[in-house]
Amino acid sequence: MAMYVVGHKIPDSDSICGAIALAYLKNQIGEAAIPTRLGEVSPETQFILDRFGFEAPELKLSYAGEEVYIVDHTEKTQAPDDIDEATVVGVVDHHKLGDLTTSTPLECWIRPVGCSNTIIKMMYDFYNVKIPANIAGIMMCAILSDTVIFKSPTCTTADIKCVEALAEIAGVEDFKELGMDMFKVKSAVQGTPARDLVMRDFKDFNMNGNLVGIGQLEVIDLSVFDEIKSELEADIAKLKEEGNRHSVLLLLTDIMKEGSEMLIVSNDESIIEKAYGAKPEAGRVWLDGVLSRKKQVVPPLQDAFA
Ligand SMILES: [Mn+2]
Repeated sequence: MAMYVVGHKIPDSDSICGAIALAYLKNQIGEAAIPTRLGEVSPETQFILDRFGFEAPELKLSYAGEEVYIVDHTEKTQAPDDIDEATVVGVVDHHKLGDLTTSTPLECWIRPVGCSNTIIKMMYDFYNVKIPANIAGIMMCAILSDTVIFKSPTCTTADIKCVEALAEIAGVEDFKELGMDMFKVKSAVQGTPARDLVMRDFKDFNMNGNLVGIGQLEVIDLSVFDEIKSELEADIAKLKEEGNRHSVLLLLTDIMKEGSEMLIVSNDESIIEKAYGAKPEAGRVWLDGVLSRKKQVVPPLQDAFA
């Protein structure tokens, strides 16, 4: 029986490229594996797949009775809906430990690095499996995406070394330029419906019993949002009501200025000031130096809810 290798809901490049790279590795070491995905691929991920000649993994939402290897999270809210009826055989992740549990022993590759694909590279090295050039390319792009071309505080020396090694294998000379091309694709938000933008990189978190949704859009210049910001605000207000959430936050991240404007709808806006020490005005606040949801946005908010 083949295992399925799958990332989180609303998959990002790390989830998609990681599923492809890890499934390839598993097949090389005699463990049959099929990469899958839990949602549509983003324009950024499509750009990466096209650049290196891959099709998106198969869309598969139900895993009851199957073996599953989880990539890029350990959270129930981000896992397949029927994950309790599947057997989780392994996880590879670089986030805080979530609430997924298993009934059988599992393989666990969790490291505090900038990207799951950095850990998958460590797995290739561990098993002494050669990485094909096109797989090296998508792994490299996932790391450049997750680390915001090394600017994110989540980026480690291991991530930088990994990108350099993968660029060599992939035959990419200027990986920073390719990274910027990727972020240019990400910055093309005009003409996209507000809901699609809000959901493009959206995660729900359980914070001390409160459901909090946090979306993030990373762009090269925040002026791309000037004409659509009020639409985005109206949409996150709707999303909060639809999901019976305590709060919905949308981070508009400027990767050049290295900070984020947070748009806020909340049952209790004071929690934002408590978490970040900055007072929102009219549901908006600028958070200087904040690029990383997992490292700079989620932990202070968890603490504020505790
Ligand atoms: Mn990731």
